[in-house]
Amino acid sequence: MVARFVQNPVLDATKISYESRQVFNAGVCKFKGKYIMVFRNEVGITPTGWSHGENNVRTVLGVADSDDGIHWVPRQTPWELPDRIVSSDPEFIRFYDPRLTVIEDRCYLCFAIDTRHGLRGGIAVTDDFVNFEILSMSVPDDRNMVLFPERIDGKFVRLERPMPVYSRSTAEAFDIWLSKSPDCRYWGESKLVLGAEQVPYANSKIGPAAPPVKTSEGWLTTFHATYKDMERNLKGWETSVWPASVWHKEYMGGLMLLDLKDPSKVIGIASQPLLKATESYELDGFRGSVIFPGGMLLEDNGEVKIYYGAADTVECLATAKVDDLLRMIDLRM
Ligand code: BMA
Repeated sequence: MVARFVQNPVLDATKISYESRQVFNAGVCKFKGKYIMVFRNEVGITPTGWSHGENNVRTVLGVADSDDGIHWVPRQTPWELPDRIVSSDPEFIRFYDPRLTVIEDRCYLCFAIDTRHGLRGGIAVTDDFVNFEILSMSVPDDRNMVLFPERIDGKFVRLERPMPVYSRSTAEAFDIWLSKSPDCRYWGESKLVLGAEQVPYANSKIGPAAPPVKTSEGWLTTFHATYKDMERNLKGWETSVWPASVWHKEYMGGLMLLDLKDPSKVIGIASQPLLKATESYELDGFRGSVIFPGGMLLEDNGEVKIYYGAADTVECLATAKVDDLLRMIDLRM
């Protein structure tokens, strides 16, 4: 029911005219009649993941444009503003994992930002993909934020994934939450949406993926779900340079349906993963077997485009019919 684009990946480092090692975990939207992608671009010579700043290992955001949502033309330079903000404030380390939602003709950008004092989730608004205004940044550790494409009962609504370290039974048992805001700056009315233990194929954290799309049956939205098996060494470049960090975490794409009026209520989820690594570009890369959806667009003809980062290395596309996706929701809650 979910078809991978035959020419996957839709974007990778070889297509980028500035320094680029990995292109993945992109947000995608349709804005003023065109498709726009903001992607995560890792640069530097040593793929050691966490040694940000060493050997020029850095993360920058890139922007790409498309007329059809399939063929992408990356801009000639990275998005300068996030880089400038990071270079001007030593507290900030990097912006990454952008997600895009168009609300009332403005494009909202959710992003993760690593800081010297924890991981924060930010929301900014842009009209031109050159400038943006940061509206809010969470306290640590809370990220994977995505905004619903319209106000509900007059309020902005976001899904998010805080990371409670002391209060959950096992390590990395992180869940999906929802908060509301009158202005996208002040957030509250927070509620738990889905616990990691409710996802049959996850044994570790889950988190929001692409921003939700509206259907007649509810808000349809993806999430990522992690399965950790310390006995299993998944392929990854990291292992060759940093043996201690052998990669064990499989990331799958999941699917859930939320109530239209009260999106903190889960109507159901798909009991099987929406996307699980099977192709070489998903199994092999910086971190193998990682599928990380960041964009989902519902076209007028009922086709859904799902954009996902694969193996933390390339950006891919899969398509499905919205009715088929709704039929996949078989685990009612
Ligand atoms: C998560 C995030 C994602 C990444 C994933 C797999 O914790 O950092 O950006 O894709 O791990 O490495």
